[in-house]
Amino acid sequence: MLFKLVFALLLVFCAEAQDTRQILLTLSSVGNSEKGAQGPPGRQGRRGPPGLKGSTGPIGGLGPKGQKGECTTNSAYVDNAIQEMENRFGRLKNQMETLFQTGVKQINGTAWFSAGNGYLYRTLPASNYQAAVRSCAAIGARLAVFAPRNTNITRMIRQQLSITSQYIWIGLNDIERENTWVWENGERLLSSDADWHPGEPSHRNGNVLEDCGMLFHSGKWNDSPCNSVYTPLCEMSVFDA
Ligand SMILES: [Ca+2]
Ligand SMILES: [Ca+2]
Repeated sequence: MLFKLVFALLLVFCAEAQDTRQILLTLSSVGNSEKGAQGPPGRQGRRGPPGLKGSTGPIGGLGPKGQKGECTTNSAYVDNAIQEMENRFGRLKNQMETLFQTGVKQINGTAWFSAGNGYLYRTLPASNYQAAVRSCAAIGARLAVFAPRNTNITRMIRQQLSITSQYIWIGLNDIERENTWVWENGERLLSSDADWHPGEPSHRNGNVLEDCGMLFHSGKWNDSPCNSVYTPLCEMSVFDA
């Protein structure tokens, strides 16, 4: 207010002052210039840091009841499964009966002798040792490794299968290491199982090595050159028949 008064006096005494109306208009404009009109809003500030995690809310209510599911049981599938079980049971029953029975059995049209030791036996056309190994494998069998350990069994096999061959290949050899005899199932020959003919194994015939095992007619064993041609005795577990 004091400022307005001083300013008015200065104007009044000014030599080139306007009239009183002009002075009042000037005073009025000076008084109104103290506070301007409100400016536009400033720019938006940067986003602040995230707030703290809120507390767990209350457990919601039960949802609506779902639709009834479909039963996936397929009667044809069950029938097949039952049939398969019956077939397996039938085979197992046959195998269990054969396990301790002795006698000739027809399997897929071929005569095999069940020796009552859990194995079936048959012979194949004469060949060298390696071919005998392959031909037994080709019919799901193996060159015999259990029958040779029991002369009663080999005697029965000869009789029942009417084997006339003098010499028979068995699954025993020392091809890999001289005088280390190994069965065709990978087992090493135990000295307690050995049943060599007197004087055997002789290891060689002149310059020819004798690395493959065979049976004499007596059932005793001999080592013979592997390229000899004898009758293979094949052996198959009753559970593989
Ligand atoms: Ca040998
Ligand atoms: Ca010999």
